[in-house]
Amino acid sequence: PFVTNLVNEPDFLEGKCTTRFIDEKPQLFHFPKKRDRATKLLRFLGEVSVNGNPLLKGKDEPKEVVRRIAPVPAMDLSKERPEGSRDRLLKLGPEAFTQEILKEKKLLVTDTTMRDAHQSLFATRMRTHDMLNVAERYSREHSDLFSMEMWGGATFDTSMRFLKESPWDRLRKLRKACPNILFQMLFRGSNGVGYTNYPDNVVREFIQRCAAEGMDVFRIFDSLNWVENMKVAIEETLKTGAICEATVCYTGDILDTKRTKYTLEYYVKMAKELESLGAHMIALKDMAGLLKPYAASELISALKAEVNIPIHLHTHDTSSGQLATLVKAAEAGVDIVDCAFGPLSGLTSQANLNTLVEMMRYTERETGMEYEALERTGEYWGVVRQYYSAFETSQRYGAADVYRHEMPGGQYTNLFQQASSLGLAERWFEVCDRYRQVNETFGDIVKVTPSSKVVGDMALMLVANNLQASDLIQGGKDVAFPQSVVDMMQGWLGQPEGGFPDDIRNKVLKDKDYFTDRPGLHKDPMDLTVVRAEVEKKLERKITDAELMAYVMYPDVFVDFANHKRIYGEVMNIPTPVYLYGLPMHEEVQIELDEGKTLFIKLVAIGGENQDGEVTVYFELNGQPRSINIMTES
Ligand code: 3PY
Ligand code: ZN
Repeated sequence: PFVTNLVNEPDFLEGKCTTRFIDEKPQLFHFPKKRDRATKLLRFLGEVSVNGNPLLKGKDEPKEVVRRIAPVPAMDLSKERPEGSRDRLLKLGPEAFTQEILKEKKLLVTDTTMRDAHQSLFATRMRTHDMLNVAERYSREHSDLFSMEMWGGATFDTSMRFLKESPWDRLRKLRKACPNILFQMLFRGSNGVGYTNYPDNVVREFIQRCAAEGMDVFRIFDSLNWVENMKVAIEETLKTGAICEATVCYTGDILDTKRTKYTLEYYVKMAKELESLGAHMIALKDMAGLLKPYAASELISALKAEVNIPIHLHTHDTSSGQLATLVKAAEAGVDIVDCAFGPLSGLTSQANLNTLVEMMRYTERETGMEYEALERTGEYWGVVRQYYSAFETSQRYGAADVYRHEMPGGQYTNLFQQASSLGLAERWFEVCDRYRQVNETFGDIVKVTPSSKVVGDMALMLVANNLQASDLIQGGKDVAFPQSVVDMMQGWLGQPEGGFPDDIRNKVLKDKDYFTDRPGLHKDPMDLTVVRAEVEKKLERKITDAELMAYVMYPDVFVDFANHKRIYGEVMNIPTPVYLYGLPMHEEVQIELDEGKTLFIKLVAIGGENQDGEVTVYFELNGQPRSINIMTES
């Protein structure tokens, strides 16, 4: 077992072994008992079978639970793994690699299925299991992708909070299964992968950890497009050997001459500033899907003329018009575009990858991707999506009102969930309308995590209290502003273009102070040694550097997750229908404990409740009878 622990130790794999390696890694001497791990899993499965998965509390059960195993299409494993974008990055380094992209005629494509697509369609609930099953296939059949966006954004939080799995394990496992394609993450600048500003040293440590764990492309943005707030993250990424993709967030409409804040000149100026900071590429991040086709023509042409690094376009199909935007962008010379596999595309997600590839075929900018392979992978994703139907919104069609409310696709389903939990699902159209009003009141700001969450919090509060945004400033009503609004007005998210309007800021802050310089300057460095000792005391065990970073980003969520793991073991490998809906009666299910060790589990019976409120759940584990007592939740 020591050797098993050693060869799975991340620092060991990275070759970072000092003479103190063994002393610093007490976890190498933890030898889990197999039976122990199986018992923990049975406890989890018993809980889900008796009490349901807490993730589904308050949700309508789907009419039919889809239990079909998503079929991974056959692959020829005897052939060598083709060279992919990551191989070329490792060979050339980020500067030469990105300069080479500029010479490429093909339209390059990033697949967002494993991150933004499910964040935008079903509240970031996709589990690692469903990604990992198809990761090897990506490396063999889709090595012509520019990158896979599979991490960052909301995934870091939700994987621990809801799915009870480690985001770091997701990254490591996918990295191992798919070593040849670039992995891309979304990074919220000084807000890391959280909703608030972190001290500079935390931002730096986090980036270094991600790079060490195998991240290749950092898409770094600021939620108010404030470059000042992106500098630390950009500078640190440039030290890692990974690609620094600095981001311009798009809002408004450059074609509307009445809107004078976010103009073509504004975007080009920002892109040039990011280029001058040493960024390897520019992302144009249209998080709400507001970039219309003819606006894309103008903006991409201008960026290509003024900037000497590749341009990577990201958009959401909320209006249902974004394939037209991508085609116009391709015509104007965009280097890379983001899409999602057909079954996870459209609506608030990205535009359809399979369709874009076909639309570009036989043109100057055809992608070179092969139809069959894409279709077969699409079929896999089609089954996976069905597992998560409980988390989808009732949105069934594209809608032009996104041009009015300007809500990011990645926020849409999450805000809808928040609204539902407040009993406001029926009033969703009002939420969208107040969202628009709040944006105007805040001075027309860029809305993307976390600034979009602030606007969302305010909008929900208005709807819940039957108020209009105009009531916030006029009228004598004393409104209790959400804390996120107070924090933003104080300066904790940085400064929007043109600053916040005085009237709303005064109303929110009353006599509280605010600042307009960089929030990072108002935070002392975090003493990570002290924090580590604090977590280790709480958990009564040593933690890894990666776990420390998870704690720093989400202290309570991480501790809850670590406790869940102590009680229920590693739930990541449970097939999704079983994870969500429990074991089917009398059917054997295989669950991998770790590589090469599989458990065969059958649910045999669930007994009646005794006077203490407990039921006994009877299983067969590898052919042997086992039972677990579970307390019912009344
Ligand atoms: C995120 O930060 O999670 C986003 O998806 C922003 O678009
Ligand atoms: Zn997005």
